[in-house]
Amino acid sequence: MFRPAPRIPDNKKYLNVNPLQLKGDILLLASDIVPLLSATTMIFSIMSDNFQVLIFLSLNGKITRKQEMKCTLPKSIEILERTPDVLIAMLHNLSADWTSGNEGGETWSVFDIVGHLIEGEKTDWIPRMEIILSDKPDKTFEPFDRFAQFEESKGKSLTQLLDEFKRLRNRNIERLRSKNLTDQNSEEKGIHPAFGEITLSQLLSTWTVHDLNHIAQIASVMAKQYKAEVGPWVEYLKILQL
Ligand code: NI
Repeated sequence: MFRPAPRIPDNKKYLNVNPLQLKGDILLLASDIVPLLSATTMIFSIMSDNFQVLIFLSLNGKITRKQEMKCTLPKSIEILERTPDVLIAMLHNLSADWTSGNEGGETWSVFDIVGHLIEGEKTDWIPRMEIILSDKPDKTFEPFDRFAQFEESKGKSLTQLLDEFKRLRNRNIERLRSKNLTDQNSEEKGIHPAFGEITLSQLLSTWTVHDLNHIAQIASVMAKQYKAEVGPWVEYLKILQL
């Protein structure tokens, strides 16, 4: 069956009057469907439960790849140097209910995540940069222990961890600046124990994105402490679906 779609502003009204009958062999979705691609996976599971075949045709909703930045040292440092203050502003003096709860099971709390960032400062980014820039014949990195923080953070307060992270990060940025890295250095390589060859530029951009990743994770763990409290709005809060 072919059902011409109404224009976008009328979609909701139209669907309220003519609810979709979710049953059939083939569902063909065409035209302005790009927002569906970034929707929660729920929509896909509903469709796959009710149709044999699902076809997406993006006719006029062009998916264009956004122009991305090239990694440069000053731009990476812009993020790296402010992360400790971002975390201090976000977390200092919060009730433990926000910072010690996790998402269940083996997932990490805010406290665990800050401990993990400290381990990164001690054993990951700068030591690996130094291996890349060294004259060593074997530039294989030591594997990073993703669970070291559980021992290292024991008995400390979150305030202590935040202070320690800030002190280590400041020291590491000084070490990074002191290398006076050139464009040529950024293509120098090391060996990651799992991925193989990686460049210094990839390591530095990963360090930067790793900060943003864990800031997002911290927001997500905190948001989930109120998951049951938001009632029906849970549907609209993407952070609670992650
Ligand atoms: Ni991490």
